[in-house]
Amino acid sequence: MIMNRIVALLALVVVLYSCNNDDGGANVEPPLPLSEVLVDDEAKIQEYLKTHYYNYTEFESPAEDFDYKIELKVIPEGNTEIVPLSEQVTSETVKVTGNTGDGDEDVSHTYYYLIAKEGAGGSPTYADSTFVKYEGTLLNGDRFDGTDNYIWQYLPNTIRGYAQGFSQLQAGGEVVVEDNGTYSITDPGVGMVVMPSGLGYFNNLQGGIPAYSPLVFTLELGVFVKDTDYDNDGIPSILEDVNEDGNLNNDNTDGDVSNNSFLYNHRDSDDDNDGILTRDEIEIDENGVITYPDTDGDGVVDYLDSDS
Ligand SMILES: [Ca+2]
Ligand SMILES: [Ca+2]
Ligand SMILES: [Ca+2]
Ligand SMILES: [Ca+2]
Repeated sequence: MIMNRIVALLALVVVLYSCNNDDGGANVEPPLPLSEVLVDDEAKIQEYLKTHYYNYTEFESPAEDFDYKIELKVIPEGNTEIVPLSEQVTSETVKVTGNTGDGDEDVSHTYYYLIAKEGAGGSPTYADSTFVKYEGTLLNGDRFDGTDNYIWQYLPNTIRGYAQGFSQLQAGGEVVVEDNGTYSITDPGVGMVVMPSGLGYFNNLQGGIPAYSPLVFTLELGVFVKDTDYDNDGIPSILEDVNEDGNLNNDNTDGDVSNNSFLYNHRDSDDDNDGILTRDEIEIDENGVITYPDTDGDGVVDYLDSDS
């Protein structure tokens, strides 16, 4: 599932529109302030991390038939020997900009991740295409989504905490194809991530996920496409974050829409909508180094400048 972020944003726009629409449209609550929700989420996450553990002993001394799957369990009351997740996770912070009805606010959101098994390969960015397995649960352990087989996911089309989590993992080594057509990936990276709802679906209702739910994902990273260029315009997606806030889904230089979705720069092959492809408004040398001409010298590079 991992709902397309763009659909989520359009849903939010529809929600806001509905709220301003007094002719008897849908009665939808405006979203709660991002900062208030975060305080609640953070308390719930801390409690979760203190009271849960994963099967780390199996990862430390794996049996021959161990499947390298993370299992998350509640620490039995009174047990002081089991190491809780709170002592094993690493935290990272990203900025979230949210419209709460009274305008935008920027709020730093912390997510927590751990690496149960390092992969043999490199790490993707949050802007890359990845070949993954995952399982998503609520803090109460209810599973809402997951896949047993590898699937391709372009991380900017997922939720931000999930994409950030995968950017911490390492991919596997080689893809081994058997004679019968099945394949496996050697030494994939395995880990997990816990995130507040501001890095998840926030107030958007998703199948099995109540509004404002912190989320837990176990993650396995098979392979990824380095410097993914989703719109094939010559600029890797990671470099199409024009406002450099770590979110590709709020940069739409020309403000255009396609199929009811905002055509953000990372999925737009003509970023300034001047009829000249971005690919033809940049220069890429034989080493892959990109330069960005500014023909009219106005400080706006050609591919983002609709009048040059
Ligand atoms: Ca951005
Ligand atoms: Ca655009
Ligand atoms: Ca583009
Ligand atoms: Ca253009």
